[in-house]
Amino acid sequence: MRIKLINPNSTVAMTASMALAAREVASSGTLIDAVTSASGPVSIEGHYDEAISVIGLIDEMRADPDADAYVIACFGDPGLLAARELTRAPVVGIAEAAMHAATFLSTSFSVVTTLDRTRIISEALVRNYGMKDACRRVRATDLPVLELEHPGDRVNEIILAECLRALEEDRCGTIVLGCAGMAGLVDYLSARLPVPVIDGVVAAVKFAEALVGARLSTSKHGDLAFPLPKPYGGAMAAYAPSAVLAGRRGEQ
Ligand code: 2AL
Repeated sequence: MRIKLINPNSTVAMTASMALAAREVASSGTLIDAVTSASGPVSIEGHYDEAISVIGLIDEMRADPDADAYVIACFGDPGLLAARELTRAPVVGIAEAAMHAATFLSTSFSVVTTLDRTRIISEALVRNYGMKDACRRVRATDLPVLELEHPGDRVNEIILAECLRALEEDRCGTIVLGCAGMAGLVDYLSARLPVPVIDGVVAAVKFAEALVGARLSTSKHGDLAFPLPKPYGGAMAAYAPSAVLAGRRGEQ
């Protein structure tokens, strides 16, 4: 099977580290097709960044309508439900995948993320995904996303210290890493923490494989049905639904 791993920010180096993490866990018959959004913000750290990033995400899906599954590799899961409307293939967000994996492994988790403003976005996802009981706390480290591109003692130690505080103060059973840019930190953290450390890229790839393997696809009944065909105005005319994802799985 072929999984399209889409980094909705436009930083190529971040895609490379995610692709490495994804390929390490992918089954031998799975091709990880990792792409970087050609447009949009270099990092996604707020509501505006998220909203604008969705266009680049949709461009990547439109360019490749025949993937067996799509992974949205940003912890805000930007455009997740819109992306699901566009295709029958499973679309998995890394935040929802990581949180669900955490609930299979423990009764409680804490999220360790980047800037404080992204903490608020993650808290909204916790509520949306029905994870309020399981999520003890979302913790910000105040590290900008792009600082994760220069891993070193300082970055590693800041994230480790926050994970240790989570274990001590939140009494959580697992740690969820709250940024796709943290994919390369799992080994470092796992070697130093007595609990499972969950990277959403890895979790999403394995869930995507499971859904495809089980021959399950996105429901086209109800709100995830293909978008209603209609003209779009101005600069968005090219995004009118009739033309979107008319591929093998996206037939309308
Ligand atoms: C993210 C992420 O995963 N990628 C990005 O650009 N921003 N999310 C986050 N909470 O920092």
